Amino acid sequence: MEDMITRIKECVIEGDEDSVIMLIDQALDALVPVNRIMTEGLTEAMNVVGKQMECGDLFIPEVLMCAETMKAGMEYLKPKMGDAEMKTLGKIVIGTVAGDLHDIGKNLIKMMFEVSGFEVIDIGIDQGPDKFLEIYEKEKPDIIGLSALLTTTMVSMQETVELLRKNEVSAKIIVGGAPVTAEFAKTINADGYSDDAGGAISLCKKLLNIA
Ligand code: B1M
Repeated sequence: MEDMITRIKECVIEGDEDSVIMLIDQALDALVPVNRIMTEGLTEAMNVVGKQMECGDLFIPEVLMCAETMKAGMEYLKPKMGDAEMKTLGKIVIGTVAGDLHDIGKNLIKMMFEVSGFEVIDIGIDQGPDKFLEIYEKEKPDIIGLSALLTTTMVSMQETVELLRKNEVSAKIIVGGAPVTAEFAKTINADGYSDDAGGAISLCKKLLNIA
């Protein structure tokens, strides 16, 4: 089982989109749990890719190939993760803030929310404060989730929370992403912060008083 997960991880690191689905299928046939493929295979691979990028061992086109491979794997796993008939626990609007094009973490969160029984409205990447407010007014979600992966776009995250607060939205606002911290979340007056998908789900359940 460990070996199969390791091969999936390596496949993402190599940016081998053609093989990732085949390897995931093999792992599923061998009854490797979907959440392990997702977290220990796909997500862990991107952590390695991040470190290699940081050291200058990988360049953006290569990182993109890795990201596309991870996305292909995530998309493939998505329908296998849960029961479509699950009761809706709440409605969440999620998006990546203005100036930020990173969406792998946000997509992972989205997927995990969906399989946990939330209705998710994904507004995509590079979304400004006005867009979050507009979608809030249209959809009246229980939660609004903001993702930022760049230090520079944390400013946009702050502006978005400010606009939503100014308009007295009833939704709880949660934030996350690699450079975001619990302290920053508190400073910008968000209702909560999580550093990963599992934590985000627990946080939302807590905020919505779901046992
Ligand atoms: Co970018 N990038 N990138 N990049 N990239 C980072 C973020 C960086 C840390 C790499 C580095 O230098 N070490 C760095 C940011 C430095 C900083 O500001 N602190 C960086 C940079 C600088 C850039 C560019 C500026 C590079 C350039 O052009 N010179 C550029 C910016 C583009 C832009 O957005 N305007 C850029 C571009 C790209 C690619 C397009 C090549 C690609 C993105 C592809 C895509 O998303 N479709 C990319 C990638 C892949 C990365 C790294 C390698 C991986 C990010 C990732 O997907 N991680 C990243 C390095 C790293 O993070 N180690 C890096 C996997 C993902 C599952 O984790 O997104 O952190 P993550 O999400 C986690 C948690 O953060 C959390 O849960 C998720 C699951 O556990 N979380 C939330 C996320 N959102 C949440 C929301 C929540 C709660 C939790 O509630 C709502």
